This record gives sequence, C-alpha cells and structure tokens, in this order.
Amino acid sequence: MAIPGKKPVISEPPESAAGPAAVKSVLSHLNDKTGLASGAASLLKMNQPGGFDCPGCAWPEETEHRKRLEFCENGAKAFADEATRRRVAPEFFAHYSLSELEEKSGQWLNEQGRLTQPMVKKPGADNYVPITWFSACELIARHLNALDDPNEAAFYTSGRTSNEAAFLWQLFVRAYGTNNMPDCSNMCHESSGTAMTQVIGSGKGTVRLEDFDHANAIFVLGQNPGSNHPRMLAALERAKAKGAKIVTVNPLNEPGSRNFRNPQKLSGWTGKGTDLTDLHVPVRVNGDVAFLKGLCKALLEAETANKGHVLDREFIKQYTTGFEDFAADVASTSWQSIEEGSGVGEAVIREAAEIAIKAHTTICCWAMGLTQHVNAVANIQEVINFLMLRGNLGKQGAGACPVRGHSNVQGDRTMGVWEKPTPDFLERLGAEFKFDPPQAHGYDTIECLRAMDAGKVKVFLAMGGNFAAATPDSDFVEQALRKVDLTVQISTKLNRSHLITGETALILPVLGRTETDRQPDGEQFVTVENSMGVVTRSQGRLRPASEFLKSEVRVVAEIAEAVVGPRSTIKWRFLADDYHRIRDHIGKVVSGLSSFNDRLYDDGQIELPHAVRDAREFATASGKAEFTVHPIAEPGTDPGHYMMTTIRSHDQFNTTVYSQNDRYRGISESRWVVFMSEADMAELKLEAGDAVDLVSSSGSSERRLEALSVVPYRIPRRCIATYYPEANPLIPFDAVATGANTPAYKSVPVRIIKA
Ligand SMILES: Nc1nc2c(c(=O)[nH]1)N[C@H]1C(S)=C(S)[C@@H](COP(=O)(O)OP(=O)(O)OC[C@H]3O[C@@H](n4cnc5c(=O)[nH]c(N)nc54)[C@H](O)[C@@H]3O)O[C@H]1N2
Ligand SMILES: Nc1nc2c(c(=O)[nH]1)N[C@H]1C(S)=C(S)[C@@H](COP(=O)(O)OP(=O)(O)OC[C@H]3O[C@@H](n4cnc5c(=O)[nH]c(N)nc54)[C@H](O)[C@@H]3O)O[C@H]1N2
Ligand SMILES: [Mo]
Repeated sequence: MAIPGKKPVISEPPESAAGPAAVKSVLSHLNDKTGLASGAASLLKMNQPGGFDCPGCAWPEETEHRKRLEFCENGAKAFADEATRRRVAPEFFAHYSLSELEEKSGQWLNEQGRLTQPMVKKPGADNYVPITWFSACELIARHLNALDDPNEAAFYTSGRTSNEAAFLWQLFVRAYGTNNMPDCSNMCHESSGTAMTQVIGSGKGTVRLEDFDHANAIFVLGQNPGSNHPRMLAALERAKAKGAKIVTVNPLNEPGSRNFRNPQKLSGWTGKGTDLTDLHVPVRVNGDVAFLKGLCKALLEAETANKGHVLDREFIKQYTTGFEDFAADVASTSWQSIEEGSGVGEAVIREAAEIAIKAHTTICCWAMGLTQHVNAVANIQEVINFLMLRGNLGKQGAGACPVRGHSNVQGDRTMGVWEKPTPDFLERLGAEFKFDPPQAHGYDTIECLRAMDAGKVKVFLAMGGNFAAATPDSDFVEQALRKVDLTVQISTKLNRSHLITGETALILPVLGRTETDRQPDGEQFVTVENSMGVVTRSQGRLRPASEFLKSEVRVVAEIAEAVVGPRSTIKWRFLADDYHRIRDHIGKVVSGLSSFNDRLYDDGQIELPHAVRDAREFATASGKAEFTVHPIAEPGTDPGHYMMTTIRSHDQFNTTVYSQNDRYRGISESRWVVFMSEADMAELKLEAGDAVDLVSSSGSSERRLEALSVVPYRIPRRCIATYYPEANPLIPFDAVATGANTPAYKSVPVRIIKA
C-alpha cells in the first residue's frame, strides 16, 4: 500500500514515449538491482530463441522483424526485479514480525528481494520460521485431507505460471476433487472471454501479429500500450509506416500512445519519433458502449447514403445473425443519447467512423479500460458488432485483439486452469489419467472470496500472484483471508499476501522464469502462450536465487504426491523429472497441441488453431456470429458523485510497484494522487496538491481513502483516476461485470471530500 500523506511533484507529461529516456531507465534499474554487466548480458537472451520469455506482458515477440534487443523498458524492469541480488532469508523473518511487516508498503516489501526458503507461520505466532519442504508438503496434505469436502479448498493461479506447471497444477486440483480454481484472469480479461465466446464462439483474439502489417485502421480502446505493452508500439509504428490510421479511445490522452521514439532504431534516438495516434477520442469513463453505438450508427447512416459501399453485406448475410434487430436498435438510438453517454461529440464519432469506412481492414485492440466495468461484456460485444459491420473477422489485417496481461495468462487457461472447465476437456483429462474429474463448476475469484468470508473455504493455495492486494475491497478481502485455516503462497517475491494470512501460513519460494531449472533428467525448459495463441519455449539461464528453491512444477508434484499420492495412479515425481513427459500428456489432452514436443523441436513454436480466424467458423448456439443489442450505460454518477477509474503507472507491474514515479504522466514521488479535470477542480475550489478524501458506498457500507493529492489532468469532467492497487480499498466487492464477474475496477462512483 502507498504511504498516505506524501505530496507528489507534478510536471508536464512528456511529448513522446520510449526513446533515450527509456534506455536510461533500463540501465538504472539493472544497475540498482542486478549489476549492470550481468543484467545486460542476460537481457540479451530475453525473447530470443533458446532464451527465456519476458516475465512481463503477453504481447508476442517478433519473429520476422526480431531485433537483437527484443524487449522493452518495462520488460527489462520485470526482469531486473526477478534477477535482483537482494534476498529475504529466514533472518529477515526473525527480525520482522508480521505485525511490523503489515505496516510496510508493497514497494518496500518487494524491494527486500527474492524469497529463499520455505517458511511457516504457526497458529498464534507473529513470525514466520523455517520449515523443510517435506514438512511443508505434509502440513498441506494434513489440512487438505482433513476437510469434509474438497470444495472447501481453493487454488488460485496468477498468469506467470508456465504451461507445464499449470497443467500439473490443474491435474492435481482435479485429482484432489474440486474445480475451485480462481485465477487472475477472473479480474482481467474474463469479460473478453465471456463476451466473445457468446457471440463468436471463441474467447481468444482473432488476429496474428502479422495482421498489423496489413491493417488499414487500428482502434486501441481502453488500453495504455506505452506503459503496459510497449513492444506493441513497434507493431503500431510499422502499421503506421504502411499507411494505417490509429484511433485511441481513452478518457486519458496517454503519452505512450501519442508519439513513439523507437529505441531500437537510430531515428528513435535522434529524431522526432512517430506520431502514432491520428484521432484520440476522449470518452468519459464507461462511455464506451455509447461511443461504439455512435460509431455503428455513423456506419449505418453512411450505408444508407451510399448503398452497398459501407457494410459488408455478404459477410453479414453468410456468417451472422441478429443484424436486423441490431440495426433497428442503433437507428432508434438518438445522437443526443450517444453524446451524453459517451461524453464525445457527434463530429468526433463521425471522424472515427470515416477512418473505419476508408479502411478495408480494421483491428480493434483493447484491455482493462473495457473489461473492468459492470457492463464490460456489453462493451466487448459492441466492439464485435462494429467489426462485423465491415466483415472484419477472419480476414487478413483485421480482427478482434484483446491484449492479454500476464505473460502466460492465456496459456494457463489453455492448460485447464479454469473454474468452469468444458465437459469435453474433463473427459479427455479423465481418460488420459484414468480418473473421474469433478464436474461441478468451482469458484471464480469473487465467489472464492465470498465463500472464504462465509467460512466455506478453509484452505487456500496460491500459485503466484498477490491475491490480497489485487482483489477489490481490500478490507473485506483481508477479513475473509484471516478466516481461513491454512493459506499457502507459492511465490518468488514478498508481498502483502504473505502477511494477511490464515491461522497457519506457508511461503513456498520458487524459481523464476529467468533461472536455470535443473531436474534429475537434466535441464528443463517450459512453454508459454502469448496473446495471439502462439506457444513458444522459455529457458532460464541465471543461477537460482537460492539453493533451496524448487521449480513450480516440482513443488506441484511434491504437494500432489503428499496429498493424493496414495489415492492416485499418477506418477507425480516421475513427470516432474522431465517436463517432456508432461508435454506428452498435454498433447493428448489439449486440442491443438498434439505431438507437442516434436513440433516444438521442429518448428520452434506452435500456433494454436482458431476457427474464427482461420475459417470463419463460429461455435455459437446458432453456428453464426451474433449481433447483440445493449443499452447505453447509465452515467452512474448521481449529483455529487464522480466516476473513478483505476490505472497502472509506468513504474509498476500490477501490485509490484517499482517507484512512486509515473514518468509518462508527469508525476513523481507519490502515487497517492487523484487525477482530476481543472474545471471540476475549480468547481470544488481545489488547487493542485490539495488533499481530498474519496468515499465510495455500496448498500449501507462506506469505504474511504484519506488525504490523496489532487493532480490537474486532461480527463473528462466528472471522471477521476487513481492508481491500482492503492485505490483497491474503495472498490465495492459486489460491483462486477454482469455475466463474467470481473470486478468493476474501472467505474467506481465516489464522493470527493476536501480534507
Ligand atoms: N509494465 C507493465 N506492464 C503490464 C502490467 C503492468 O502493471 N505493468 N500489467 C499487465 C496486466 S496483468 C494487464 S491486464 C495489462 C493491463 O494493461 P492496460 O489495460 O493498458 O492497463 P490499465 O492501466 O489498467 O488501463 C488501461 C487504460 O484504460 C483507460 N481507461 C480507464 N477507464 C476507461 C474507460 O472507461 N474506457 C476506456 N475506453 N478507457 C478507460 C485508462 O486511462 C488506461 O489508459 O498490462 C500488462 N502489462
Ligand atoms: N484496482 C484495480 N485492481 C486490479 C486491476 C486494475 O486494473 N485495477 N487489474 C487486475 C488484473 S488485470 C490482474 S491480472 C490482477 C493481478 O493479480 P495477481 O496476478 O495476483 O498479482 P501480481 O501483482 O501480478 O502478482 C505479483 C506476485 O507474483 C509473484 N510472482 C512473480 N513471478 C512469479 C513466478 O514466476 N512464479 C510464482 N509462483 N510467483 C511469481 C510474486 O510474489 C509477486 O509479488 O490484479 C487485478 N486488480
Ligand atoms: Mo491482467
């Protein structure tokens, strides 16, 4: 958590992204954390054949245009953070009690370095003490095997976990007897998966990286690639060079999306950079349904004026259903309600539509700005409506591109880490390993928290992540976590989830992706799947941070052996001795990965099949892609309320905060801020730097954050922005995306009270 009270230093945001400033930032991170020479040598292996996959985001690496330096500033920071020379050893836990550590910020905790040894906190104790791996696994087994029902346990996964570890993990959880597998995806792109599965029959994106070279228009909605997917800027720059127009739809005009100085090219060091965005559409927070309806309305009106030249009638007729109802609804929606709902004028929406009409091929990219709202599923289905009007699905240079977050979050789902597995997957899993997997759906993240609070989850294991800080409604979550009997964190770095624990708690430290993974049968590599469905290998090369670390795969195997060993015929340790054996099983269970090992060696990478992208086949109820109708979201701000969104800075990876600065937004020394328009500030008689409290309410309960500094910013009126995770205590637990349960982190009505 941030330290309240500290004042930010506010300056003008920079005009361009990346460039020399990014290189300077990389060098200083490496120098502080890993030592410059060894850090730089290892970075050269990142995203290269035979090297390791970047532990940062899920943007695919280039193959055709691969550079010697195939990484970005933020990937380098994620690397340096894992490769740090600092250590959290048993002496650290002897020195600091849990009560003391709870007062420390998340940034401080992370800065203490890598976890080195298994630790246990016993009931009533206020310190962690060392425990052997064997005793830790026995302890887990005792707790799990004492439960009345396997559904009293839950198994969280964060998205850095490799395919091999994820596959073994879900196999263990199902062999134990539950589908309670909440994951970070539940807080992230769940809305995208749900929305797309309903209307196009697949939850994954329909574009390849090469499609960016063939796109005439690219819409980037609710995404900040400059900070969160910086390598995407290179793809946008190339598209731009070939004449593509780029439209960004975002309440903030993010510097990273405006101008890009490619540090991999000489011109990025000396020149002016590339102006990426042709049109910025400053929607109000949660104004996207209204904006997208406006866009479709402009397209339909243009078709009426110029019959046969705007819509792809062939596509609509052959591949879709529901067009008539959709068109009628759009026609009956007034421009006035579109302008009010989106906060954007008709002229700007028509300008965006004009770009789409002139483009033969359009890609829509999006991220959390669309997925984390109560009406998030509607947001994404409106994107699909818009794409379908001009046949932009299953066509080169076009398609839907939900840009995933964690580097293997998509792969973890492909491996079966899902609380709602398909019957088909379970059948193949059961046949391969000769057991009956549980059929009933398990808890997602929100349901898991509710069950914890109700005393129905008694044992909680987390494969990575920072469950306590990433989830909404922090006070509620912490209270729920403390009701659990045993919490287990399988982690690389210290975070809040190690401090907010059940009665008994374990920390199990693991190898990171950058480190050598040696097993009895030799050095191992793992695989990951990027945001575009391409599976590649990743092999760490650094010396492990401690001799006591185990790989995630090995830890899962040892826990599984202790918990279900005698009851199952699966040879857990044998599988972990050589990951090829795990991949052989994956090839038989997961469709699209047959002959997994052979193809990895032959081709280096495997592209998973995608029926929509490859064949315009839609596995929906109707067998067609479906147009859908959605109401414009209510502004949701009663008088006196502002709509708060939560954002990432340029110096964090999710709950891991590297510094209190946000170079791209001109903020330094404090993240305890609220971004606000000057007009709203004037109305409330606030000056830059003034302290305010934010209060959100749901039902009868109120949540409050105190003394945040006001920062004047170009953001639509009655909208404000704060940082994730600092603002998570304000996010009501019960505000979630309809149908997907993704927390509505990006539309929280709050009151502003002058402190
Ligand atoms: N360096 C770095 N890289 C990361 C991460 C990181 O924390 N740091 N996190 C990873 C993960 S897990 C994820 S999911 C992704 C997240 O990547 P992003 O989704 O890009 O991250 P956010 O900062 O949450 O929000 C994105 C944008 O949504 C805009 N926005 C907010 N509300 C609205 C709205 O109502 N409508 C619209 N149209 N826009 C809105 C914000 O202004 C912001 O620019 O990045 C991944 N990559
Ligand atoms: N307000 C608000 N809340 C949000 C969001 C938001 O936009 N706004 N975004 C949401 C999103 S998109 C996401 S994805 C979630 C993120 O939720 P999580 O994935 O749970 O959180 P992270 O901060 O990514 O987890 C960081 C921790 O993972 C561990 N770790 C790192 N690498 C490894 C590894 O290789 N193996 C293992 N076992 N552990 C490792 C380290 O201990 C580190 O401290 O947060 C969500 N919460
Ligand atoms: Mo995410």
